[in-house]
Amino acid sequence: MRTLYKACLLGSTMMIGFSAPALAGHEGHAEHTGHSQGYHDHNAASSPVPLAVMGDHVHGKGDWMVSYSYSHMEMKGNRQGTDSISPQEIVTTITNPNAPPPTLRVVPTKMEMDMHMFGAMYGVTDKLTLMGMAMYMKNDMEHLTFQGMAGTTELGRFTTRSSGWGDTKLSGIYNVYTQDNIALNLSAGISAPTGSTKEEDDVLTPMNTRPTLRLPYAMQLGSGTWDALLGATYSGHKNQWNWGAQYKATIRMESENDQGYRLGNKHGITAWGGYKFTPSIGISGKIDAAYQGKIKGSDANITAPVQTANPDNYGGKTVDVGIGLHYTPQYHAFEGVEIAAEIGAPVYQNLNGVQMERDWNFGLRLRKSF
Ligand SMILES: [Cu+2]
Repeated sequence: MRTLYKACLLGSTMMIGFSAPALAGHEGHAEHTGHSQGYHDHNAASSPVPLAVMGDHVHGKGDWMVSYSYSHMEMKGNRQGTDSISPQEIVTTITNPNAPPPTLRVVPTKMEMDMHMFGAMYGVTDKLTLMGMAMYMKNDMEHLTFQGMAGTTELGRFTTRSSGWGDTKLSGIYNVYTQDNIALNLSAGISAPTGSTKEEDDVLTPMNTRPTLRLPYAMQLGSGTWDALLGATYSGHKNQWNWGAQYKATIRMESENDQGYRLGNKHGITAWGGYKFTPSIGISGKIDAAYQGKIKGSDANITAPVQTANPDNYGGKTVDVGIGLHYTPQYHAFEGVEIAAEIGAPVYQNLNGVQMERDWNFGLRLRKSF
């Protein structure tokens, strides 16, 4: 919670820092960004929309948008379904499917995930926009190892790490309906398996050895399968307000990847509202509901007596909330630029089997349309 407070403080300090010169400066360029081409152009892109909402808008023919987003997520502690479970309970009650030993011996205690996303959008026509995205990821997972085949004697702690490029996404967004201040956009795309599924690192075993092993599914960088990306977004705006709802799905198009498994399909719905206090400063609030299935199949190289090595301990239902601060500078030199910062936290988590629980997340997004 202390870190959450710090992130929040950092976010607001940054926004205030950025906004001060804008308030003092000339705001005369506000009307300049609202091109006469209609809602689908810069207007849509300058409304305060949460970071997780992607592919919600189209651009006018020949228009570009480039973006960089950073996101940080922390997970701490474990839960079984909706209830917290301690490391000691895990190693005495949860069976190890890769026996022996009969119960789990290693428990993840904390995970940090950092993601850098680079995106580009291009308006092929006024109705159709193409969107491409590449991401660089870094994962850290801390563990507690218990000694021997049974019992609750702690042997030691270790951290595994993985980093590299993740899967690469390409989508088309089509504006099926626009009237006055509302729009309905559909998107369809593919995710190419450019992320590694063979990341390894050193681990501390219950027998006090330190072999290098294939890391569990959660630490791998890509799905390993070609995936279909589908989405539908309804959005509207009136005066200083904007709102919307988006459905997004990731459907695995192959029954298994080269390692013998496939990740669960994902379905999510986000609803949001935004408000602009001035042409340059806005806020957004959102609620996300997400469902992901279990992993089907398994990687024969992932066998450690840890919950993350069991494909059944993946997926579940989660509900998250988040608030964002959005800054669109009103200087001519920064036309089409938006800077946004967001913090979020889960309000409901019902996880399959035993899993680490999400704690909070922070995101930053820089984008420019031209
Ligand atoms: Cu865009």
